Amino acid sequence: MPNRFSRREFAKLAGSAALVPAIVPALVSAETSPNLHPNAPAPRHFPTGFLWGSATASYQVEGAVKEDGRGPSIWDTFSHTPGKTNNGDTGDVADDHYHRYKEDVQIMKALGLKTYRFSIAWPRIFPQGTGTPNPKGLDFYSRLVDELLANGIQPYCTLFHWDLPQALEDKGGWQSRDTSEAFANYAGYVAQHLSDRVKHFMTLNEMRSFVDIGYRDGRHAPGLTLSPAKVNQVRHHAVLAHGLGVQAIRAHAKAGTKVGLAENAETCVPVIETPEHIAAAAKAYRETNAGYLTAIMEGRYTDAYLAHAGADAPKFTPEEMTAIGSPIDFVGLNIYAPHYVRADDSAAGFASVPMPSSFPHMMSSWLNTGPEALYWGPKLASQLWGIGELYITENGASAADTLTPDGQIYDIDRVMYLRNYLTQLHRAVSEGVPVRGYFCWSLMDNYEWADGYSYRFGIHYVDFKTQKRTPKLSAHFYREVISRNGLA
Ligand code: GBH
Repeated sequence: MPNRFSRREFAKLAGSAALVPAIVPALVSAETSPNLHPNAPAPRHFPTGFLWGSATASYQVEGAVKEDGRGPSIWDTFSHTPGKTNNGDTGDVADDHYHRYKEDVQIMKALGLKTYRFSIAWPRIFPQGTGTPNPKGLDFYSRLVDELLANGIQPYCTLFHWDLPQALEDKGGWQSRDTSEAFANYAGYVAQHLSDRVKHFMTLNEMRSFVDIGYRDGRHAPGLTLSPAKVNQVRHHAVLAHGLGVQAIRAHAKAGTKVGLAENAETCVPVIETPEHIAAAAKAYRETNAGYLTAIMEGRYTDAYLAHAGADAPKFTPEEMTAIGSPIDFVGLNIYAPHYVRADDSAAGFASVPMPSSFPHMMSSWLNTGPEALYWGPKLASQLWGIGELYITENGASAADTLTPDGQIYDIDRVMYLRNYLTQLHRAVSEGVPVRGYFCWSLMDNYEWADGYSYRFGIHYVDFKTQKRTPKLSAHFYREVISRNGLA
């Protein structure tokens, strides 16, 4: 056999059902430890006890939207409105996780996951957003938590991943301060009932996404395109919900419960690693996140944020800002695409560098592949605010996965993405940046919001006709990373 194949020969071999299955076991279980990073000079291990996890969100995986007393959410309404989502896809069935959660915990166990991040559907707990809780809704999450713990997997629970009860939207949704209060009520209730077993709660997932895309751009539920002044007020109500939620969780949870959030802070990356560009990236990190993470970490809006908003600035009280700045135990960062920044002579001291059209990206056109985002994101956040406990609450990629005739999915692009990003995360951790865990988005293909089911982010392939889950090559890769606790 020649040791190099022509393209035609390779294509022939790759299509051969007989040969390909032999390749997979060789990749994942060689007796001599294959180096999972081609250029690694030395073993790249993570600290003992590093929490390897994976993440999902309620509306993206559960289905069962009308079961056990769940009320409608804004995503039911939005996805059922013609023209709003790719192919008109909805989360009505999604991964049917509501019925298959035991099977899904088994795929987590097979991966060796230490932890799993899931979200609770608010309209399952309070179908009308407020008022009388629905015990059957809470019971589902209670059973899920039991199943995770029985399999040695720590639950990390997000309280809001965008599925706002429609009843609250009908009363103004996040435009109304009452929604922030309602969230705190709901958060306290869940913490009271689950904190005997769940030790980590995250208030909101990606305020930046649901505010900007849902209320400004109109491409996500509830599909509004509000004026800047109204968007700023919505944004204020989101950070206020977080702050009031933190207080409610502290008031109702068992002692020792940790509270944080999962935010997609703009990940500012120095365009090249020189002191002046690094300083510019730190300034940019603080200012580009001024309406969200910065407000939460500092308990105030920056002067530049308020000056820029001018007459459109949000209305707020000092008490609200104190609530928003309530101390938290950890920060979760969802990190995907980098935002390159350079030093600049302007008053701000930084400028954004536009993405060249040739910049590599994954299947989602916004998913520019900049692995060093996973170095600079946690590093700049921890330096700016002295955070003692950080998690990467999401990182992952969409890819054009194809099921080959041998039943495998060779998503080598996602493997490359994960390997490169994890290498940069390792760099941060090696320098002492206090990242305690990493959650791969996502455990399995699921409902990618307005992009529907054609954008696959899973490390398990889901056949949405049969609900069969198949580990992709990236799942085999991730299992190896977990079992070695590192990249080599
Ligand atoms: C996360 O968002 C979400 O938390 C998760 O639910 C989602 O499935 C996952 O990532 C993958 O997308 O429409 O061109 O304006 C990631 C951050 C920010 C990515 C908003 C999509 C919209 C791009 N998201 N962005 S565009």
